[in-house]
Amino acid sequence: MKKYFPSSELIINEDGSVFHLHVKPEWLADKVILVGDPGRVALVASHFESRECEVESREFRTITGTYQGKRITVVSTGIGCDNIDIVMNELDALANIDFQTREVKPQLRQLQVVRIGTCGGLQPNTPVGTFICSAKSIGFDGLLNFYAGRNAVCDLAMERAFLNHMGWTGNLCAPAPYVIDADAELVERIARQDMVRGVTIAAGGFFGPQGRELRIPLADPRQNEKIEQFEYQGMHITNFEMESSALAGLSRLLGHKATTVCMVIANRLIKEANTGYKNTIDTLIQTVLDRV
Ligand code: R1P
Ligand code: URA
Repeated sequence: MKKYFPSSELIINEDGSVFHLHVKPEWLADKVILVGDPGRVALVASHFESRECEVESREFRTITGTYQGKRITVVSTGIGCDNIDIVMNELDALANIDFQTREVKPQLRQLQVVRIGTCGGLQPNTPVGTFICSAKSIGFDGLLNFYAGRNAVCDLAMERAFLNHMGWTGNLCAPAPYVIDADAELVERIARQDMVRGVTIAAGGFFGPQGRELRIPLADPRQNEKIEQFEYQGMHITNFEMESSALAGLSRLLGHKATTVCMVIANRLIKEANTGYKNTIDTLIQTVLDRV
């Protein structure tokens, strides 16, 4: 029996666009770039030779255009995994649900999604300015736990090893982390020889969940020290950001290809930061546009 999505579950605006993004199905390209900062959308689109649509709603700004003949949609997500839940479900609905009949289309349309963001580096080989392509993400955000099939797509052995290493039980730093792979082919194509292949923690906050202590003490004062020391099958945790796990997890469950590439703007080990990164991130944008 075909599954029908009533208007409360898939909200479609009067103009035929999807609820939050305000994007219509015909405006979505197969190649999608996600950025956190709405201001970064214009930076990505400044490389396009043509534009076919431009729309803005809340923190979600979308432009579709072409770069060297490739049709690409760039969307801003704002900050955090809650926004990735909205953006990925709405992008998938635009691609794979018929907005007239409200039923799933017979053939899966696979999207290729690359998030370009900023992050905090955690290792000596991730100084400010490094580009890190997330091969794996550890989600501190709990999002994937609400979806069936989570155990089938996650690396359960690495999850257990990480929790044992941290010594976290009960509600100490809950929800329990999930470990999820990015699309391996996409990671190779984007990272090539000049980016670090990373294990990224996607945190549910910028301060406490990333071990930053201002006026409130941390639940686990040794959190970051333990994270930096964690080793699993030769891999180390390279960086903190806030969206890669939700993106990789939802993409796996929906059948899309995804990864996250970030520029390090703060190195937590040596306590240095660069706030003047807005110009240099353009190099990363150009590199990703060439490789998608
Ligand atoms: C925090 O400052 C924000 O920066 C990083 C984090 O993931 C979080 O969204 O990414 P963006 O630069 O893409 O926003
Ligand atoms: N984004 C983050 O989430 N953390 C950092 O330290 C820097 C950018």
